[in-house]
Amino acid sequence: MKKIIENFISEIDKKNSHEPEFMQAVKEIAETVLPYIVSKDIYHGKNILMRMVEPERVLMFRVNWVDDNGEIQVNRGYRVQMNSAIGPYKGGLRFHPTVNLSILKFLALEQVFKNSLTTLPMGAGKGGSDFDPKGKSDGEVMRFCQSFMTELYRYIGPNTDVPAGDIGVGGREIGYMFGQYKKLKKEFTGVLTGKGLSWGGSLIRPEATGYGTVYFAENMLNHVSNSIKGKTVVISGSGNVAQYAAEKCIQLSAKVISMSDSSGTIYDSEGIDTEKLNFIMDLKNVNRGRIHEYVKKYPKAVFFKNKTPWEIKCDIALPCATQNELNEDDAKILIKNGCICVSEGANMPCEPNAIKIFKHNKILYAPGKASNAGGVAVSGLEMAQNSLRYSWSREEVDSKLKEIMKDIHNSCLIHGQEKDYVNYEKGANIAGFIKVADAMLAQGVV
Ligand code: NDP
Ligand code: 2IT
Repeated sequence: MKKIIENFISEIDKKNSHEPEFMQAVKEIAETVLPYIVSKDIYHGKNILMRMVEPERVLMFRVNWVDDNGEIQVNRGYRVQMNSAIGPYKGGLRFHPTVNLSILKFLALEQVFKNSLTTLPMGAGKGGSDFDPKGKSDGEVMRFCQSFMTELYRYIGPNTDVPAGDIGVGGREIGYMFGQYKKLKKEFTGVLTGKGLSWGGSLIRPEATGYGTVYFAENMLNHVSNSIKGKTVVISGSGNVAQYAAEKCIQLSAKVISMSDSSGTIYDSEGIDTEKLNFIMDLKNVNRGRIHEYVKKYPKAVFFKNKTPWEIKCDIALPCATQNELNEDDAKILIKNGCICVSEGANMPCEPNAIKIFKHNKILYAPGKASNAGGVAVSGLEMAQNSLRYSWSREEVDSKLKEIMKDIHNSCLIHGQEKDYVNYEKGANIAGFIKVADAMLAQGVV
């Protein structure tokens, strides 16, 4: 089996060796999915995983825009249309200076498995730009978004490809892109998710990824007769996912003691309560400020410049910032400090050697494609509401989200249960694979 996996990786590596994040995601999937394929006649010998890791289509385009000084700026835009076997391409747009094809292909590949796990009919895609929204005026962000959509609109549509938010793309950016799409296409349609409530958005979409990550952690804990109540939690990031993960932890009576951004980490031993979290939400979403401003407002807290939260003693860790933000040493410290559960809010935040440490120590570890699927799941519910020209109540959407996270947990158990341990990574990969593979096989070699 080892040889089969090595051969597969080296075959994929021939064309993609210059894309480290993509290759990391391919390896992680191949290690658990290939043994399953080999054990099943219906999948074996059909190059099914080989087909899945190759994007159906990659679009790359120029995005010109004029900054506030009248200077012309040039950025690069992308959309990776990865897999449409079970529905229209679906996945977020990321605006961050580090964006490149390797990162977008890894995200799009993860999205294939994640969207399949949600049980909703969504294929997978991902896109974005190396545009950096930090420090830009509203007008600059608007002009960039309009220019980005002036190219992207040709390739997307409510039944073709439905983008949404990711790092650097929130309600503001979705609004500007939606406005431009509507103008160009002359139609009001559910082409993007994460829209505002008065123009086709769904209740609970902003909260969904963070809430879902915590619901997934609660499912894992309940499965071993434990719960999140009373636990101490550290969260990385302070953006959309981190904020609502913190909110749900507080609602479920856990104590959140740390959050972060790319400049460092705050530690509040007294706990971040609702009032303090509201301060962070205003700081980040309205004032677009930096996390260290928290300690000016709450001087009992401390700021660790350029540090991640993983050295802080906790029961539960929720990495909610970005890929590869938690390494092997971090994992060792978390274990030494008694951490019992890691639920990924971000995509691929834990490095492969960190995951090995978690598994070796048999702690509860959930990969993002399972634990952060709540965001895209509620995007799927937003699409359903748009098609119905109807909107469900907060309670209805939240209860559907809870149900979906529970179903994903169950799928992981079915395919990931080992002797005395649930391998959530294996469970998520195999369960996600089956639905997409079956659809691909049924649709022939296309
Ligand atoms: P936001 O842009 O709202 O927030 C991102 C947060 O992560 C910020 O606090 C940011 O800090 C921090 N961050 C970004 N890059 C780095 C870096 N290189 N090092 C340290 N910190 C960093 O994005 P989201 O909250 O939407 O996304 C966070 C993660 O969750 C991503 O991995 C995304 O792919 C994933 N995700 C998001 C979903 C969604 O619905 N939004 C759904 C599923 C997954 P700073 O402001 O300093 O850059
Ligand atoms: O990584 C992700 O799942 C997202 N950024 C959300 C995608 C979506 O279509 O809502």
